[in-house]
Amino acid sequence: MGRFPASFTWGTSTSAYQIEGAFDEDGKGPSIWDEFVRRPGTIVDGSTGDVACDHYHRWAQDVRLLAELGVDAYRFSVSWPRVIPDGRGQTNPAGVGFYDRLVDALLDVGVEPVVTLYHWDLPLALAERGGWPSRDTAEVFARYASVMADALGDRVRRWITINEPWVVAERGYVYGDKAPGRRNDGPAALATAHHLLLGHGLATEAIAAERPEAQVGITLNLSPVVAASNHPLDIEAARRLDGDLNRWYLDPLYGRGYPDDVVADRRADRWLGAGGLDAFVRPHDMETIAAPTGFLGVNYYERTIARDPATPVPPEVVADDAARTAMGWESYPDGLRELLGRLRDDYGPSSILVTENGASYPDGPGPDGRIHDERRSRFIDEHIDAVGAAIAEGVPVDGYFVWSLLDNFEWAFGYTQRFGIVWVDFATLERIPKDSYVRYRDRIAAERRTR
Ligand code: IFM
Repeated sequence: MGRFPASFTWGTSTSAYQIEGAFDEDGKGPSIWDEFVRRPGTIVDGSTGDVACDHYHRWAQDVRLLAELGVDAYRFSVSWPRVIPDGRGQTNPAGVGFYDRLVDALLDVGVEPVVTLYHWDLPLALAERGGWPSRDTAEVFARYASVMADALGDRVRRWITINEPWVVAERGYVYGDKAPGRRNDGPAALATAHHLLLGHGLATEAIAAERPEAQVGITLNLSPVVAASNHPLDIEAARRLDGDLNRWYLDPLYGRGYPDDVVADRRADRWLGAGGLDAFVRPHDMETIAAPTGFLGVNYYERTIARDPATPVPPEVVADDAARTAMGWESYPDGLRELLGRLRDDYGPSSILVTENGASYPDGPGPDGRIHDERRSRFIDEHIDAVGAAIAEGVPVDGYFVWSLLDNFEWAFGYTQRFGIVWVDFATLERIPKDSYVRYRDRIAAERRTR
């Protein structure tokens, strides 16, 4: 207690495709997710985000839930094809109007809107012109950022350009379990990653041009990587994984360019051809990407244990018996403290927001009608403790956002994974705050009292 400064932001997060529904209402254009979910076999329960939590119609109720939770801020994303249906042409006033009303309603109850511009729902028309592997997408993204800064920037102070570029690039173009669902296309993944970072830099400039007072950041999914043992093969596996997941994004954002060792890895595995980075990096790109930002957004869920399959020794770091969430992810709060300390030591961001942290557990209403999700409450408490410990160690963490306010559409897992602190009955769309909602509310209040 007492470790969180008075200015600390307590929040909760969602994203457009995961909660809004209304996939084709009021002039919204299709996104790559509207198309992807319709391909047989892509979503485990065969579901779509067509309705999701119906937040597009029930937003006023959701704002009340936020007000009663007592958070300082709510992080949501704007659906690009809702506001610019083909991504690059005419703005759709009804789409902008939705976010305009949401922002006003949040401010009316004293909740700061923190806006993410890209949480994976690329306008389908842009995908048809090449999508993120094409440089043009970064340029039109900056235009979209400028439209939103013009529309909401008189009331929105903090903006997140891109959510989790690693996921967009590698899950979208290598693993193929997320839209656009391409597999084993390393070169497209690398071009995508670069254009996302470039889009972030260009959007940062575009927002600053509209609203010089705005604070702009990017959100990365980061994970501390530990070698499973001291065996050189495991240590090498850890270097590679850390390079792929963490340094490939952090190094260029903090002015160091792409890390040489990972460039060498990428040449070896043929994600980069003979021309190397020149395939997509143009003069001044790296300066654009490294433009100073207001904060770094960090999404943390678990640590990564790196083990080379050929290692002959038993692992010293074992996660198999660890507490695991329904996603199979290890609950490891100290990893968040370690990660935050490493960011301070290696990159020195002026401000960090933990923009997502949370857990999927299936607990539903019991005989008393309430949801006793003790494991989630504990998960959140322990991770808040880890943030407090990092602050005590001098890391400039300025906010913590629980993922997620609502149970929602968990991408390829459909509605089978529940991350919400509010239960959503997907048949009736009724919302019921879980015990973790009450615990988070009480924790925020308690932390405020000790300031
Ligand atoms: O639901 C996702 C979110 O969209 C991005 N970060 C991770 C969450 C849980 O998988």
